[in-house]
Amino acid sequence: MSAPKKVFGIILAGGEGKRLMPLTADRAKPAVPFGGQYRLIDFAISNLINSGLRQVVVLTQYKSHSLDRHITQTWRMSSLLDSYITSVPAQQRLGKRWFSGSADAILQSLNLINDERPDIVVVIGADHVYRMDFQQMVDAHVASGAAATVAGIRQPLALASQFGVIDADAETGRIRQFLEKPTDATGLADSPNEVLASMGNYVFDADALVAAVEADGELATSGHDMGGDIVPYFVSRGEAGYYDMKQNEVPGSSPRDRAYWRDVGTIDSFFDAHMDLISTLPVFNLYNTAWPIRTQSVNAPPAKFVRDAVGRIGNAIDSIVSQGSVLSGTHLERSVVGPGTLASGGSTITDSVLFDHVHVGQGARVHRAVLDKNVVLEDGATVGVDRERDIERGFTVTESGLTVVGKGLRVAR
Ligand code: ADQ
Repeated sequence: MSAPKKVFGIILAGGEGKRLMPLTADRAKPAVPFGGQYRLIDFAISNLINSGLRQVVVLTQYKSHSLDRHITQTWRMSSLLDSYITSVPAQQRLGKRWFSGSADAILQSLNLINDERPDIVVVIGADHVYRMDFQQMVDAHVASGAAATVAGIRQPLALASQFGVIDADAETGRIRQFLEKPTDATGLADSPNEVLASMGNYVFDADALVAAVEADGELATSGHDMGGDIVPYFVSRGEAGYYDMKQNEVPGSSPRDRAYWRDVGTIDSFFDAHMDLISTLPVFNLYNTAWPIRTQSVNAPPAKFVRDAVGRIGNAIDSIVSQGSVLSGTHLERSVVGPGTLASGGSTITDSVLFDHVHVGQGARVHRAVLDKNVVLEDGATVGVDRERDIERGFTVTESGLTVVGKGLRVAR
């Protein structure tokens, strides 16, 4: 048997997340709160750590402060054991310029790979909700002899233009063709309404990755993008394999959530992924302790549900409520509430996502809304009830009718 491979992890976390505005007005997309107490990046990091990786860097650049703070406070590991998760901001090592794309982010960070001298580099995105055992993908990559392996999952044909689409050769295990965000994709032979989409997760032989990003850096015509340029480079050389996510068996997961993978790139998909958490039989099970999704522990008292001064009942149904929250005479239904939220008597909150430290005044009403951190609803205020009024007040309203109130805004009656 050959010696175990040394595996190094890179998380790409420098994207702007424009389609999640205003939630990304003040923070990088991977730092956007999710599921009450998590940040989006906790899924990527938990997956790598649960897969046994112990040396992981997170490449950041856009509004990275809260992301950086979260990683430092939550995910510090042991220098004694040579294990670390470090966020590395753009450092302008190759001239006075920011990362011009995800492949350029790696090119500008090659010192990190050179310092560790790994055999294998796992490169993944930072903004998806899913469970995946990357060790299984690394094993498949090594067994296949490919220089690069792209993780693929079946997605509806209608969404093909959001993804890299893999034309897979089942006989050789290689990718015949890879199209980044095609507008004219065709469906799979055995399932015409689906494509095999790239998950934006890759395994590379370290030397091959270094050679590829260096060659790409010389090309003036390149977009310096992993999906747009680096994967096609390996495909053109016949060196790109694919790994079908349906092979991945994560401990403790049910068949129901095994295939779960959500790109939460838009407000609507972000909201839908929250609703997946709170269904009675969760489509994505946060309570799978065999493959824990970890985050910063909140140093706050337990959530509390009480009657208010005039006896109105505070309760929650089909909801997640985080620590430090007090629902006093409030009715909460089909909602996810972050830490430290205070809601007062006679208020109702339905089909909504609240980040941390939101204050909901007496008799206020929230419906189909996302409220960012520190939003205050004055007594009697409403959000998500009158779409026109929400637009007039400058809130973002999505096509499906969700209202988003940005960080720290005060909503009057
Ligand atoms: P996108 O998500 O659209 O498609 P991109 O915007 O490059 O691609 O983001 C990929 C990851 O890289 C994200 O985690 C992002 O934060 C990060 N990133 C983007 N620009 C960066 C930069 N300059 N520096 C550092 N990090 C950066 C990708 C693939 C598709 C695949 C989808 C799956 O290109 O082929 O189908 O992911 O969602």
